[in-house]
Amino acid sequence: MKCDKRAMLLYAVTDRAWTGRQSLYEQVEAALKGGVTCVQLREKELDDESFLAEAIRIRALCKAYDALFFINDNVEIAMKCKADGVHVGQKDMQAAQVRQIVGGDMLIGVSVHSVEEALEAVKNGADCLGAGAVFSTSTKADTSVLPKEVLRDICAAVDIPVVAIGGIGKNNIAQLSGTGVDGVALVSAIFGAADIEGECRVLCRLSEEMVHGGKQEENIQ
Ligand code: 3NM
Repeated sequence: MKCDKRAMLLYAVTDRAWTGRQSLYEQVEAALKGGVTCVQLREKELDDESFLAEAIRIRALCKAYDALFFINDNVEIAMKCKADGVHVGQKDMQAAQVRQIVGGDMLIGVSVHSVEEALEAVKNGADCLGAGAVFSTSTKADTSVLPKEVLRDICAAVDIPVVAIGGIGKNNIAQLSGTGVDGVALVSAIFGAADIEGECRVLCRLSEEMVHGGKQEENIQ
């Protein structure tokens, strides 16, 4: 498999709205120190020049911490900064079209909300899926809550890694047990935390317990 399921365990999706006390770079470094296994740089407002400059710095940071690095939605920037992958939503460029541009090596992540969308994404060459929103969230306006049965059906229907997203935090990760997801993707629970590194340590342990049902407890620090 091209995309390692282990890398989906704790997936941080950035949001500049939470910066201030710390820069985005400092926040991402704290998240990586806390055990984040994958980072997606999601910039909806930044101009391309600033986006690329930030992408190049965070690309290097993720490499230093051995974490996967995805760019949200912008194929050109993903290629220019040599990201591991590019993530697209249903309203963005289709995975098949992305694949034609990026070639065979770059990972493609796709947001899905149904089994049909998941199967279509796989057919179009997706390497991993983000399924959500699994809980209600105010971080993204145009999303609705996905029933757990649908999440389970999506995971059962595909053999590429699936990460759950939307409204996830320490208090509800365990509710995703048994769905078959390979990890959790979070925005506000990570970047809105006062102690990002400490929060990620806890989230990492909870995600591990959720994914592996406590079977690997001896591996958890
Ligand atoms: N995508 P938070 S929900 C970026 O449903 C994103 O596809 C979603 O933010 C989807 O962890 C979402 O703060 C936002 O709830 C997740």
